[in-house]
Amino acid sequence: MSERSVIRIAIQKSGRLSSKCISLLDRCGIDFEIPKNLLLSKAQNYPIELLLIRDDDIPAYVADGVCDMGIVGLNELEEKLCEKDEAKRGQVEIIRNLGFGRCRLALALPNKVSYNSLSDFEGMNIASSYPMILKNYMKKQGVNVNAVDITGSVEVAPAIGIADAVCDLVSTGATLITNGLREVATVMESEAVLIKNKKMDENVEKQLLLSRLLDRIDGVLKAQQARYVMMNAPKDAIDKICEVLPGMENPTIMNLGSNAERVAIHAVAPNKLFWETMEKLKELGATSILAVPIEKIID
Ligand code: PRT
Ligand code: ZN
Repeated sequence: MSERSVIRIAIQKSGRLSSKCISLLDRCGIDFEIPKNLLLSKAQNYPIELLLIRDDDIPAYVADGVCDMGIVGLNELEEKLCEKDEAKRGQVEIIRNLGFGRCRLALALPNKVSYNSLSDFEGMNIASSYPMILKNYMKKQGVNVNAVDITGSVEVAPAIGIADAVCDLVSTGATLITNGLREVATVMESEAVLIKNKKMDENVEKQLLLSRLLDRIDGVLKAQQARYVMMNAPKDAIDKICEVLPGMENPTIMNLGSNAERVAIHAVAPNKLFWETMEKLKELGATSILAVPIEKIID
């Protein structure tokens, strides 16, 4: 493979997504050393280099082809590419939702202000770090607002009199509550996404590297949800047990020594296993129910 066939991936240098990105690559078996003051780090065992930058810059770096790929919040991608011309925006494709960094961009009002519908925002000044998304959303809803572009501490804007309302990222909702605000509408749901510059497809070597990397990422994402489930159960309950664990493919059924009535069932349950499901299995006569995390899955 030639020297140039290296995939360059942009990730957040330090912030909410950084450690999750590194952990994802680590679980994909890709080893990095991240020296403190360096922006670029080469993987030791895969032709990947990481560019560590602010999340605000990731969409443009990928759109411009400075990086082949990136991991960024969907909120940041939408906001930054709103400002870009159509051709640049068209260069970027979301290839995976990664399931971390989940949050929502929400509209919130001071507690004392009443709320009935979105039209209550008509004519308001709304503080946000996502003015483009806000404006586009409100325009589609037919409501005229003035987006006040603020970076950082958006939630204090109404209290200090620079806005009537806020449009900010929310995960637990604690920040809004602490600042006397209440969430009234969701503008968008967001999570970290893996993006690529479509030009990558023109380079066969990069395409192959990406396809191998995606297999690994898919393996990690699937394994994250899945559990290896083991239990002993009455033979005549096998069908009902399979119904309780939807998506469980081809369970392994083994005889249990001298007990002709009962069997051991082992299977991969692809979805999260809730306590309620474990309780239902118990009601069906299952005993010694074990649910074990899985590290990787390759189909
Ligand atoms: O320095 P750099 O520019 O790279 O980082 P940043 O400060 O712009 O971003 P950072 O690290 O705060 O967030 C990176 C990404 O994480 C965001 O773009 C989102 O996609 C995602 N994310 C997930 C969040 C949150 N949850 C979140 N809760 N980003 C920010 N918040 C903030 C929010 O702005 C508010 O101040 O957390 C506060 C609300 O949290 P709760 O739990 O009180 O509701
Ligand atoms: Zn940022």
